[in-house]
Amino acid sequence: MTRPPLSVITACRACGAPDPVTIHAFGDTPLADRLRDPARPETPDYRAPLTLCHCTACGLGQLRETVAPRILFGADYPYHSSVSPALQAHFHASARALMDRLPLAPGDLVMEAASNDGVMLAPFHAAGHRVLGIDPADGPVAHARARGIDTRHAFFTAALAREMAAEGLRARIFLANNVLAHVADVTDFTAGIAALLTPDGLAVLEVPWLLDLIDGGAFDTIYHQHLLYLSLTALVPLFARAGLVLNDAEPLAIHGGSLRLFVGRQPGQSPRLTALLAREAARDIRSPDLYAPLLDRMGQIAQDTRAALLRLKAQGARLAGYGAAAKATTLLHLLDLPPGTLRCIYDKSDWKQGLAMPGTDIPIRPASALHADDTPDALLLLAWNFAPEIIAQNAPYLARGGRILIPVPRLREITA
Ligand code: DWN
Repeated sequence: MTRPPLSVITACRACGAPDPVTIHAFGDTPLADRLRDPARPETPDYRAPLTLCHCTACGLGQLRETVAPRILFGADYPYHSSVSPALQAHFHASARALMDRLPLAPGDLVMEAASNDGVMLAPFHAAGHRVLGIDPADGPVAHARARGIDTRHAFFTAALAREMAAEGLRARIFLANNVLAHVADVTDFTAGIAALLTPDGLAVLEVPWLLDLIDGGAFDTIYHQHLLYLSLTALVPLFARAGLVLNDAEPLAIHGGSLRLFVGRQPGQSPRLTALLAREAARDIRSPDLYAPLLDRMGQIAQDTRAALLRLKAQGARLAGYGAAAKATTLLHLLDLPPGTLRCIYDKSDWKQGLAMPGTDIPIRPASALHADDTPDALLLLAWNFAPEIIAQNAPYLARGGRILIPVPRLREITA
């Protein structure tokens, strides 16, 4: 086992309070999204401690270990947002809603941190607005540029933001979807937003919500990329320390439950945000006991799913997975299946096919092969957050007698 470069926190990543309380130690687990290339067996198959902890001062969930970002989001980072039509539709609808909410004047700039393949900036670009993406991952940046989205190839930091502001770049709209939870220095990140946002600018960030993670049993979304597990209670002072105001939060179903945060420089808190903060207070969001139902559910899901798969295997069934998702790494680690239990994992993403999962080396095959291979009798749906879309796509598989096991929020089986 090779350990990657990593550091360990001794204080809360947001408020600085000492010694966040350990909630659950997963042990040494593989690094999600560091897919294995059979042609390069010498590439280290890292494992790093994965320890969830919680700050009882500000109510922020977080990992104790920080794996070096260049290891997690480097040249081979395989995640492209546009692979999922549902996710693409989600971001396009969000862009249109923003253009309706905040009419952009000619010359207004729309910026996005962690812009990936440009999926969210594309509608602004198509409407003739100035856009600028920022992303560290080679593949998605190349993909964004190929579609005409101007993109800086870099991690978003306050230093970069100050450089860009000095160039005269200021954001009327600043976007950051599914990135805040990935950031080692979140104070630096919010300072970067403050450096670039125009005086009347609007920052809009989509983030997973800690209460949805707990109530939805989404323990598999705990992995090394996700350093923070966000509560609004922790976010309000976090933005305030950067001179910004969290004005509103919109609950979203995407990715198992998220929030769309609206941040600006003007005071004010929407009734919807006040109500969500009250829900967190009612759950005692600063208490480590908050996670008890999640830990129970995690044990139950792992036990039920492992038993179901091994039972099917014992009956001679051919088994495979569907969706080579980052979250699959944590679930597969917990299932600890005997090698060969899942013959492969089917996935639509061109950037993942032909590679293999970290830690288990389960090969990733094109989703189209599902209908050609000697069809597996059952599929474990690892990308459960896209269940409706994936089930609809695989109706022919179900019609031929196939079975789909969905592990989260609790194990259930789909047949025709
Ligand atoms: O935070 C993150 C979330 C937002 O996205 C990142 N750290 C990484 C990534 O996490 P993930 O890989 O768990 O996200 P997804 O989007 O749930 O992964 C879905 C996987 O399933 C992708 O590999 C694409 C694949 N897929 C498929 O094969 N057929 C997805 C759909 C919708 C499909 O129809």
